[in-house]
Amino acid sequence: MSSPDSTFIEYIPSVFIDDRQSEDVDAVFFDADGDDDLDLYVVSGGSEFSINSPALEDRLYLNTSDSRNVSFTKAVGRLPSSVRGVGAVAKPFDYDGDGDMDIFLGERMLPNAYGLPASGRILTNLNGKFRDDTEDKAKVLLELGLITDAVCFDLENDGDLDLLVVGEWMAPRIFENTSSGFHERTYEGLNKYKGWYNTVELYESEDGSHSFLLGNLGLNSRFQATSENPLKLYIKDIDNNSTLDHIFTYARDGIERPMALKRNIEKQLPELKKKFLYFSDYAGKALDQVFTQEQLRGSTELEAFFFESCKLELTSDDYTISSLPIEMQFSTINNFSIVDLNRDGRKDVLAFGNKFMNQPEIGRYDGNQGQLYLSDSSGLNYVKPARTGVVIDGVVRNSRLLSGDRILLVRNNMKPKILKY
Ligand SMILES: [Ca+2]
Ligand SMILES: [Ca+2]
Ligand SMILES: [Ca+2]
Ligand SMILES: [Ca+2]
Repeated sequence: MSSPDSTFIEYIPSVFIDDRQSEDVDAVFFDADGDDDLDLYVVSGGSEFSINSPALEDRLYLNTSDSRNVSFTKAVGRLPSSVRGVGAVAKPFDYDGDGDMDIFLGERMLPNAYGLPASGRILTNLNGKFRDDTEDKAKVLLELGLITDAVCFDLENDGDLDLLVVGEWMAPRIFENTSSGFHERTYEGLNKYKGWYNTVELYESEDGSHSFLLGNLGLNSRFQATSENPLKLYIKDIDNNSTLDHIFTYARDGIERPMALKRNIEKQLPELKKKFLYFSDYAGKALDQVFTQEQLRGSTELEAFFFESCKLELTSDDYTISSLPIEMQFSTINNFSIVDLNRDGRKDVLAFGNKFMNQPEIGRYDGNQGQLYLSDSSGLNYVKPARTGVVIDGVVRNSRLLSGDRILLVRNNMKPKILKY
């Protein structure tokens, strides 16, 4: 909590402790019940919960503070049952223009079924209670993909808020808010930018043109791919043991090969032990030498081939994608903070990231220690840590601008950090 003199005091309401079994992946303050104070919406996520786990339920805490005490009370019966997905992001926005804040919710995945498409949802605010109107107002968001982030913005300056949604194994997708609900606005060739996007932020808007920063895997990974030679993920219960198998492949010269090491692919599919006795029997085998066509038939197939963190400029009928500085490609970018750091009237950028994965095939991305970019007429320019003093260890999951020229960083399994500028 930020106190009037702008120092911080720790405040942990007991209602938060009651919900500590949940893995919180996003949290946002906004006025949900229209009484002019800020309530808190917390998105629950995490890949290890089963489909009916209460830990996956999102939570709304109503602000019940008075002039002396800060307090929050967990709202009962104000959220629809559809908030039980594996969440990624919540964006409050008044999509229907009636003066109260509605919510866009993006799901990261289906419980226990990584790779199968999850949904975006529209929750309409009805006097402080939220109703899931996705079916009626935004069918196009159902089974959209593995959503990681979204931005609400007014695409064509017609006064209503539209959506840009990004995710893993997805190209950026744009949804226009119309009198008959949300409809996808397609852009020729934009589908050629399927990546592993973690984050999107609005950078600038003027005269119907909007620019966004998109944080992607970066170019410092072992994955080199093109639209002709994409990375792919096949998802199917290949050996009929009631768990989904995931076959991750890369391609060279049009020939697809499984990415997984022999011992790892055998964990999912023990049958393969018999087919390939020795490591050398399996190494370098093409996908169609490991699996028959029949085995892969009916798989859900995902692909990605564009891993650069980039800038997207968008108008209502055109777009351009341009590169961000090379330093931005050193690691995966999870979050941007956009703020005028040197107070020269131009928006500067802090980029945070890294990702430590369990699978050795995917690797560890730790090339980002918190990067600062100052903006001038040539674009964004990297400023070396020796000059900025910013050195952040670990994986930064989220960053937020605070009052008093400070930025709060939330890290995986490490203490939060506050930067002052
Ligand atoms: Ca309120
Ligand atoms: Ca509204
Ligand atoms: Ca609009
Ligand atoms: Ca600046």
